[in-house]
Order: sequence, then structure tokens, then C-alpha cells
Amino acid sequence: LQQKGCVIWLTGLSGSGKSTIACALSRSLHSRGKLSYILDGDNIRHGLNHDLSFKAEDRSENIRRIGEVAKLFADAGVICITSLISPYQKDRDACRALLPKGDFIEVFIDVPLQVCEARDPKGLYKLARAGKIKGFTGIDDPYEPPCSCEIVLQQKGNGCKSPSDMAEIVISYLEENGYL
Ligand code: GGZ
Repeated sequence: LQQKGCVIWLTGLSGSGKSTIACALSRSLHSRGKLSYILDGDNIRHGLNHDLSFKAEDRSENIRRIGEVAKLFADAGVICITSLISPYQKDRDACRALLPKGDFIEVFIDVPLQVCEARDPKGLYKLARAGKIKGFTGIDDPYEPPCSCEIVLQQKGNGCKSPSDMAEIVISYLEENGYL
């Protein structure tokens, strides 16, 4: 196997576009003949992590388990893309510490709360504002933006960026750093 594994850790609010960017990235890697695998928080909460809630210690455990699984994929030479809010810096740092230097690539999907809330693809912000979901990230639960991450993706900047434009920024990083 020629491929060097790594973990691409997407972090950001609900509705920031993590899952969409993860899919675009995976497709782009596939078209280059590279094996990748997406670990999506929302999906894994139906299986491996079905016992976990959204209280702080359960979110930490969710992140810890996904970090451990991501490490296994990276060990196997796969480019593992994780897509979970992962709101706490210390939990993300703990996952980073599991991997050899350079192999944990933290990507902040920097979309403002008001934009995520306006999108509200699943109507969850509306429910949170109405008090029907308690402890919703960005509303009545914290999100700690990364203090030093490898990549920041923003929609605005030099023109409006689509999910595939954002995926290509990550692809360039992988090329520049010897992962592709
Ligand atoms: C945040 C919640 C909550 C609460 C349900 N807070 O946008 P989505 O719907 O599809 O993705 C969100 C998902 C968050 O799960 P994660 O495993 O990524 O979170 S964490 O990393 O914090 O453990 C959202 C939905 O679950 N959801 N309740 N209270 N998001």
C-alpha cells in the first residue's frame, strides 16, 4: 500500500457544512485513487455511540471514541475524515495526541452561528430556541473555536466558496504535506 494515513478532523457548529464537506472531500480523494473513510458523529451516535447523550462528559466520550477509531483507520493507511461538532478544545487536543506529529489535521469550519441558524436544515435550532432541545451547541451549550488549527474554512473571503471548493483547500494541504 502506497498510501500514508492521517486524520482530517472537521470541527464546527451544527449546520456549518461538516458532513457535506466530508462527502466532497471523500469523492475528490476517491477520484485520485485514494482510500478514505468518513466517521460522522450524527451517524455513529446511532450505533457505536448510541449510549451517549449531549451532556459535556458524553460529548467528550463521543469524541474520545471517534478519535480512537480514527487512529485505527490512519494506522491502516486510510485517510480518515471525522465530522463531529467536537466543541471542546481539550477533547480535540487529546485526539491529536493519539497520532504521530502531523497526522492530525484539524479543520475549523468557520461559519457564524447566525448563518447556521438561518440554514437550520433539520429544524433543530428552532427547537433549541423554543426550549424543546436543551443544551444545544451555540444556543445554550458552548463551542470553543480552535486556537491553533491546520486549516480554517470560511464561506466568504475571496468570493463565495462551495463545499467542493473547501474540499479542494484540504486536498491542497494534503498535497503540500506529503499525504497525497
Ligand atoms: C448539538 C445536537 C444536539 C445538541 C442533537 N447539540 O446538525 P446535526 O444535528 O446533524 O449534527 C448535530 C449532531 C451532533 O452530534 P456530534 O456527535 O457531532 O456532537 S458532539 O461532537 O458535540 O458530541 C445535530 C444533532 O447531533 N444534535 N442534539 N444538544 N447537536
